[in-house]
Amino acid sequence: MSEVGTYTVEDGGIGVVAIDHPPVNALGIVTRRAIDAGCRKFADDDAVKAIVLICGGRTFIAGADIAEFDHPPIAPTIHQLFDLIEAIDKPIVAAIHGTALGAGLELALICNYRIAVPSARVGLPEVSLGLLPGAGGTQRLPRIVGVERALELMISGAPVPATKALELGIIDVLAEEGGLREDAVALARTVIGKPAPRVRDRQDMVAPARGHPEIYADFLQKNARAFRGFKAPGNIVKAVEAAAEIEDFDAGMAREAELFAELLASPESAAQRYYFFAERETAKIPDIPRSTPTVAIDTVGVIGGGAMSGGIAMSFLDAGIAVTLVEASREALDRGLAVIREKYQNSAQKGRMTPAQVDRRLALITPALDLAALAEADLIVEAVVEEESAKKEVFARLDAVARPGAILASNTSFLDLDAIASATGRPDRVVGLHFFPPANVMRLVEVVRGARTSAEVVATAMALAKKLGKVPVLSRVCAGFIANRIMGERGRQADRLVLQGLTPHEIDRAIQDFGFAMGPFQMMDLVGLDVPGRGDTERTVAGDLVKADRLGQKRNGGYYDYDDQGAAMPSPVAARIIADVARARGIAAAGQVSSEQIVARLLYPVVNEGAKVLEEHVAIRASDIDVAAILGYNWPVFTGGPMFWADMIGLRKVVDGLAAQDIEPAKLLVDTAARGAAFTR
Ligand code: T1G
Repeated sequence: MSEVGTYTVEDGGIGVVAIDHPPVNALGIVTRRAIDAGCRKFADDDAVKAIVLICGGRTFIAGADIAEFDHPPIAPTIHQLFDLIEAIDKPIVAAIHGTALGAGLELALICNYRIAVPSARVGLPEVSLGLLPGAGGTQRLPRIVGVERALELMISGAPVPATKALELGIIDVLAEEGGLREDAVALARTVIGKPAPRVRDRQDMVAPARGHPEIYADFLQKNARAFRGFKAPGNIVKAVEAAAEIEDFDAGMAREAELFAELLASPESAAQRYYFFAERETAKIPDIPRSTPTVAIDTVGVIGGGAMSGGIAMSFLDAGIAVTLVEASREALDRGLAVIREKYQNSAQKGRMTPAQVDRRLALITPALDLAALAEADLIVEAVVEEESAKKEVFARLDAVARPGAILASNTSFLDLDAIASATGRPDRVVGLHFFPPANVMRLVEVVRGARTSAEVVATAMALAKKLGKVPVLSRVCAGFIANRIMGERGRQADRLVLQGLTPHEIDRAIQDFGFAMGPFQMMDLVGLDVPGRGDTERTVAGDLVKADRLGQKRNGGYYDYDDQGAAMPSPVAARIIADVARARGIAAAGQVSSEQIVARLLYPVVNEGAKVLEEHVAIRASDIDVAAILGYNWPVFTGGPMFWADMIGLRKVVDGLAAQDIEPAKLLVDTAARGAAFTR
């Protein structure tokens, strides 16, 4: 017995090493010691003829303990353990349930046989941590599935269902659901005394790729855009190439180790490993314990029927939750339903969904024209026009219609939730659920906690967001909550800089080179310059472009002109408008500004606003702000988000950069910098 391991010998001399180390049997030192002890015990026991490695709880080993990578390795390291296991001259069976991921799958690949229940999934998701499978996965997986398939699996990091893994040869046999241990022991009995296969000895699946460097060049070229800014994909490709080019397995392992070490030391991996935990931290609310009771949400009402409410309705339908969709007119309702149906049918055409799944979702929608249809709903989400009076009117009517325990949620993106709640007699049941468009795709939901929102309602909203497959970030009430508020600074500074003579293209390119998919002006042209709520008090370039009927990509161009294929080009018209506004406002040219200075000019103010969001207690923690920026605005995850990125730069430098722009740094930023401290450590 060890802390987390039990070792029993079943009839026929089958030694079972069973690990139970919640929550996911991560291969941290405690688990490694338990496996090490069990395997040594059975290796030395002549009565034991074969070994089964199995886990309790919800999953087989779900990978290395990610938190350990920030500290020096402790023996037995993963490699020491794996070398021990591979040297045992008795057949070893890995019995898989749940998710065998990363080092978990690599451990299974060290074993001689792999058996899994049909509901299990296996994968090598290290790429999402800025790493590569560093315990032999880059050398063993290609030996099973071939180079091209191995590249796809390691670059996507996506888990593979056991039935598919069986097809690919990653696992050898499927067990009965609920009968994994019995079936694994039975399998072990059948292989006693037989030569135990080792993945490392196989060449048949990698030999065909040997001497074909074009495989890797083509793969990198095809994915260049997706890999931009990330280090791990390139090293994964090199490691897989080594699996094909270097016949000697141990030499291939040495190459993998080199490439892994490079990634482990990279700032990108530090950022992505930080983000892994940051995304899971958002659900933890200091004054609302995990044990807080939540309300069952079985039926939902969605009001609005516009672009947002269709996506919101789909988020619930995708989670199997019935939706009553209420619109003000039959025409609007029919249009909303048609958009939802069309999106699902497109998914089915692309093979992302079966027709049966589409039908199941559509069967969960109840269209209605009257709020009275929401009388029994457990939760009602309002997504009408972004005007306080309109929302208050809807909430007052809902208060009269909805059953007493129902939760009333607003999808408002920046209005005062407390003002909306004041239109009801149940402010404790009012919460914000701020989805990001397209709501059925974007994973961020800002859960807005009003002054009087009850703990039960907050806990319910946070749990519901996770049930929808979203990442909830809790926000207090303020204009723009977290993501829109802090990223609004990027837009404001971009507007300032373009009036100082830089072109939209220079600014966008610097921001894209930093890692954003697109820059602020490309984004404004895409979203449309006539966005409601952009009502600026003073004369702006966007305002003048709209007056010139230039609404962006959708009409006549905006900051850019667009050719027939939609390619953006510098716009002489926009340049003239920019110069006119700058002249009218007496704004002097800034002269030469480097890409690095552009990034500082646009993104230090985002960090500064994040510090204000923290000091105002709008956000609970700095890492929540990073999650909101990454999921809401595609802030490049390999920088960790604005707050982590600022820590890596050094807060003193950020304070100085803001001062150079005559921007008043937030008190918390100045104090934290003065203490030589950081936001996220
Ligand atoms: N290390 C440490 N903690 C982990 C962990 C891990 N690998 N996986 C999960 N946790 C914690 C998580 O922080 C949370 O903690 C709790 O477990 C539940 O997680 C050498 C280099 C397995 C699919 O990348 O994908 O092996 O918040 O909320 O939604 O080649 O966890 O409760 O305190 O996500 O049911 C590779 C990462 C590692 C898998 C379960 N493995 N984990 O999802 O629960 S690197 C991974 C997941 C590696 C080797 C390489 C998911 C899950 P808390 P959860 P879930």
